[in-house]
Amino acid sequence: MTVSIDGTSDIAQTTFDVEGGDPPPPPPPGGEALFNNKCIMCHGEYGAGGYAHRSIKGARASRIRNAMNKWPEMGFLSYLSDAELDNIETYLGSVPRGDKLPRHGDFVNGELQFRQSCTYCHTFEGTPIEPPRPGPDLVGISTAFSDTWLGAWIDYPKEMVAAHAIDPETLADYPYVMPDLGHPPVDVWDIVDFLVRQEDIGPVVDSTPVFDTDTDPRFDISKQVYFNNCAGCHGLYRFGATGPDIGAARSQDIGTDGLGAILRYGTPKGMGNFGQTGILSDEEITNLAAYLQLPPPDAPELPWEDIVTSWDLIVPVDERPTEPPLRNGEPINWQNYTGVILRDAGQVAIFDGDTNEEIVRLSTGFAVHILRSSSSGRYFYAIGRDGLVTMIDLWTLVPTIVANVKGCHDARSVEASKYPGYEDVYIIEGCYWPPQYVVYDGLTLEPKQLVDLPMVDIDGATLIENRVASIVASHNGPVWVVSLKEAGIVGIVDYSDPEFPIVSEIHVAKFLHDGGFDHTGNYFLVAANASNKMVVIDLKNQTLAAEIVTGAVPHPGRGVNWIDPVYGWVNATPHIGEGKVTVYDADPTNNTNPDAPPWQIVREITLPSSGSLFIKSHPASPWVLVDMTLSATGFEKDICAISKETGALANNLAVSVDPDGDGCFTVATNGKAVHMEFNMDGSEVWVSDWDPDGAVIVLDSTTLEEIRRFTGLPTPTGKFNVYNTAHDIY
Ligand code: DHE
Repeated sequence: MTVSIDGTSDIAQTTFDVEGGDPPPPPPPGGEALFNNKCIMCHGEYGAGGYAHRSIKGARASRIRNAMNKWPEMGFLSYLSDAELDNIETYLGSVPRGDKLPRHGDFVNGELQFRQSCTYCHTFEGTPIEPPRPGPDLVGISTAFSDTWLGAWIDYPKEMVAAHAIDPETLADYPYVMPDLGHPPVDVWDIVDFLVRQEDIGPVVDSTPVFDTDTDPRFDISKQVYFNNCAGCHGLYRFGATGPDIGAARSQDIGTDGLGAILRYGTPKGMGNFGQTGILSDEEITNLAAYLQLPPPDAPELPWEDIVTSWDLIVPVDERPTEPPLRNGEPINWQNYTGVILRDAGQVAIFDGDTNEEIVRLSTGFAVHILRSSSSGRYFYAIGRDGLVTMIDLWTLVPTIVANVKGCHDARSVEASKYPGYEDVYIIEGCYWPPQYVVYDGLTLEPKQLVDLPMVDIDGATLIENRVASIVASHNGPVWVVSLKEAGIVGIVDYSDPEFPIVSEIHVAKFLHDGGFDHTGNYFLVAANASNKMVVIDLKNQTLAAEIVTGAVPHPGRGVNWIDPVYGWVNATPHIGEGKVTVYDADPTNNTNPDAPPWQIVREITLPSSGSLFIKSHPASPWVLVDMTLSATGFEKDICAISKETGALANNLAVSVDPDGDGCFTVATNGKAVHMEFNMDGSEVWVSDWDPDGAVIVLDSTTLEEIRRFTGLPTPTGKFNVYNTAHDIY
């Protein structure tokens, strides 16, 4: 065997010419890679001096080894081999000069930065709260650790963990590893200076809210900011659901600074970083921190008369086409239309998936959320966050709005009646507020019935707020299946009864959110995301079939069905709160595999980040795709591909698609990658680049190479192909 080493570049390239015998041990990584993984945290870029205040440019391997023995805080690196230290020496001999930090930090700026960014997770001699803050109280921290170590930890938490600077047992006490908040090194250094000097001063006293009465004009402004950005996850009355309780009492415990910090930076558990991303201004954040510490205002009712008045029949049924549209005398493949939600524009753009043209953009209500299809697919129903239902006819040459109506102040779901004999006879709109659902005529949206929700939860407690989350139309009878979020109850609404009552209440778990069918359509799987469960409802018997404990805050969208090579039919969910796809057996009627009893977890697939919102596939694609839209650790532009053949993340994608070969790759360029949808034959998958200057990026569903993109789309989010939506293909 001969070995040749080409050390001409920064990273030594090693090649082996194998003539026989055992393969040689792998060479140590190059010096630059080692330095960037193990040393950069304290010694700064190029070793020019970072929090350790010392240039180690040109340092010899022996000096590095001595330092590990001399300085206890470097001791954790003693596992590095001599060969690795030699490589670091080679690298440090070739580096340019970098910038140095000042010797002392600025205490005043350090305090400001600490209050604005650290105080949700940490206190300094503060009172504990329930549930506890994610990080420790920091009093005494600068005695336990050096300033170098603290700076390195704030600036490079991921690298510190990877280099074993912190023992895993200590980390296991906390819900997640502290994220890198992106502070420039000078600010980090100032925070460290503050932590050191505050030891002699005493506890950090929380800032006073900027107003403390609901008569202050900023209260009403903040009420609207809260409604637009927070109510969906935390509830109008702030008792929590997808997000935790942030009522006045708990908000006061978190404190003005802590509220500001979490609103600015979010958390890896799924809270959005509204300040960092510019969604909320500093002023809005400061005002919201005051608003949250006051009791919530009462929310307005929406009586029947107002709903009836809101109804607008724009095109009566007898003025609508009776046949699907033709173009140049040829039938248009309208079932391959895809509606794209343009969230912040309050619009839906409809694309022809055959010609790849945007046909029309229609206004459909404030922060429009989703589209659902009529049973034939001919009509799209859009639901806006303002409760506006918009009915779009796809049989006109240019799709047209034919009716709209508003049955809620706040809503997320709409569904048609689909059981044979009732196709598109009725539509149901589920409200987030008020606690009600409204049934309309399926062709005109004429209001038929308003039904108040039961206001008692599975534990018998009286509710102030009970929101309708997902709704599906059962294939097993003339009923809608409605998820009552705060109650933790799946309600069965009988649309063959002219009063449209809830005829059965299936008590499951809290707080119910999104879900979809298994591959047979006989089961409805819905996330109870505050219980970390997926709940399975048997639709034939209208009973609870199973509860699957999956992981932190499951969020499946409508979920996904595919055939696993070992376990047969499976279904899966990703999570907002942890980087994991949980796969469970979903083949209860044909359960021949003893390794996979129905509704048992069969695989857990680790993703590089938490923050997933959607998972999707199509029978024509070899992949199951999952996003990480709410990632707080830099993966929000990426999606991951799970191979249906192996049940693991893909390791065989083209390098041009997935340079790291780990199955996860960047799709979005301007914003966050969110929600996948396939075209009608499943040959393409469409992914949104969610940004004010957004796009829909179209990938080949087999190679996952980009084949096209539709640009100039404001805030595209969900996408709904007519055929796949009408036929529950996911
Ligand atoms: Fe959604 C589905 C509620 C945030 C995009 N979303 C749903 C459903 C509910 C819901 C109840 C299921 C409807 C059904 O099947 O009948 N969503 C909520 C919220 O309460 C929450 C957490 C906060 C909020 O204020 O709305 C929320 N949702 C979001 C987003 O931030 C997303 C990414 C963009 C947006 O519109 O704000 C978003 N939600 C979607 C999409 C679906 C959805 C694209 C449908 C997925 C599908 O494939 O069917």
